[in-house]
Amino acid sequence: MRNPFVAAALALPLAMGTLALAPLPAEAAAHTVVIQGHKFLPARLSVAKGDTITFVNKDSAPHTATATDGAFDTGRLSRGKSARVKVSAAGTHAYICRIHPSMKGTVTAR
Ligand SMILES: [Cu+2]
Repeated sequence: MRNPFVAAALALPLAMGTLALAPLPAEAAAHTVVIQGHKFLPARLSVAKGDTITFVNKDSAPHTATATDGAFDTGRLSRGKSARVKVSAAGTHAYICRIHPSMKGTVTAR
């Protein structure tokens, strides 16, 4: 004869284990890149496909974050402005500021 208490005690960790192993629903993460001192901080960012990145310009000069492969483009951001982009394509996306092309960054999406 099975003891219902023991059965429940065994079932609970089993259920919790099942929950822990179940794949999480795909939820896009939100990342932030600060533009300051004519630099992208961080200059290298790893994200998952579908994540968003908010670029915040803390410089007095205007900047853009423009992927050279066309994956994303914030457009011109004046001082204090920000723009959120979505990274839809997997791969390594190099980006620059169109106004100051020596400013470089990389987003790698898995
Ligand atoms: Cu710039």
